[in-house]
Amino acid sequence: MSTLSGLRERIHGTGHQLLGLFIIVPRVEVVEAAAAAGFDVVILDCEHGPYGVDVLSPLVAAAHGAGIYAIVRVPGNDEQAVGAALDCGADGVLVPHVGSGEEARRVARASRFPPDGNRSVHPWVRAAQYGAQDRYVSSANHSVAVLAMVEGSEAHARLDEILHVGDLDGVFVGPMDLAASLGLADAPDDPRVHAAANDIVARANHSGKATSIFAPTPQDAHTWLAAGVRLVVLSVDTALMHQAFATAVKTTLNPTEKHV
Ligand code: 3PY
Ligand code: MG
Repeated sequence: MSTLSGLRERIHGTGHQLLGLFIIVPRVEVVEAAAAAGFDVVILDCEHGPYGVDVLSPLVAAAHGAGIYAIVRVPGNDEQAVGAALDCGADGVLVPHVGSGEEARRVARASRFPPDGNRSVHPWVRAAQYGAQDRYVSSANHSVAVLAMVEGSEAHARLDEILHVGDLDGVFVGPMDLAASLGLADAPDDPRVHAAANDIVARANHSGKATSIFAPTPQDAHTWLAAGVRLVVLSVDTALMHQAFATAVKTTLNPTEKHV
């Protein structure tokens, strides 16, 4: 069980910004290595990672044991998936491809128990310390962070509707899908993608919602932190592993060349 302060408060606060990592490889060792490296949050990726709710609990426990937050990216905008991820003790949920105010309302309602939403109550799950936690329902409603991914041109066009959903804590920009929706799937660095991402971040910051974004490189991550984004998710475990593997091989075979 987590001894961290609630992610909801943390993400809205003015304290230090959070640096996250997407987890595709569902192993305790990967989560602990991310924490040991200094990441503040892992995003357990049930949209693109090859795993489901049945392996989440040990990964969440590993994150909390190492003193960092765990957010679950659920496979889609599905009430049952949101509730099940939170029942495992996740600090927050990230819901992909939220395209309208109505869809964002559905995300927020699925993440909060009544009267704030329609999350189904089961007071004996891991998140409730199997029945040991006092005031579990109100404390979960108070602490769970709910983030909707804005990652398409339709969602961008309807951003104001999404930003008006009261119980939604923040929006998360997905530049890869944003690029794809602009017909630029193979060119995510195109200035039109950056312009769209900048516009979403600026308007979300202005609205008082917490902002978060995926940054494929440390340089991008640095830029978004400087722009005041509250949660910057720098890369993916598999990408960083591949880069480290490739550098190790190249350095071994060509020790005199300079490698990044
Ligand atoms: C995107 O950039 O579309 C993402 O979902 C990041 O993983
Ligand atoms: Mg995406």
